[in-house]
Amino acid sequence: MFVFFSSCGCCEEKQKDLTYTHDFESLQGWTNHPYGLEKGIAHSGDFSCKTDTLARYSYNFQLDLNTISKRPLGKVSAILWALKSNESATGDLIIEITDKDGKNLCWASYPLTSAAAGAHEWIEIEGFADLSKKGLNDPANKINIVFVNSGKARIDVDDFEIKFENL
Ligand SMILES: [Ca+2]
Repeated sequence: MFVFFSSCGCCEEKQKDLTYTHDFESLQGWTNHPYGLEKGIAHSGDFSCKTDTLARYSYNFQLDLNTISKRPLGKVSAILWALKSNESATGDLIIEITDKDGKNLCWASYPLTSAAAGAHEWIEIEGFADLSKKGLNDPANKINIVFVNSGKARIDVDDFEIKFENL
């Protein structure tokens, strides 16, 4: 979702808020892959995204960096909320950058830790990537952000918030 706001100078170019959020509340009826859309278990509203051994990947965020901003990007941070179905559940928030040909340039994983959180408790996971180094912020590059369930137990995820910052 884009939010526009005016900058303080009357002649300056308007700046775009580089934040993308998803709460899974408006997907019903709009996706050909409804398996992961779960009603009745949610961090917000009524819906979340279910991951398990049949569908390990959540709905993902994927865009060309050029689409996100015409100015060079410096950083991306991502937050999501996850609910483990039991203590043994494992999974990771993944931030991946690829070039225009699909070659992997950056792959960072942020695990769903068990620290201070048992089953049936929503846990916040946060990850980030420095896009200012090694040409990661080339406008032709693509970013992919997704939650991957790596275990045998179900994990529901909700309320993705992805923020980009310009250099
Ligand atoms: Ca929700």
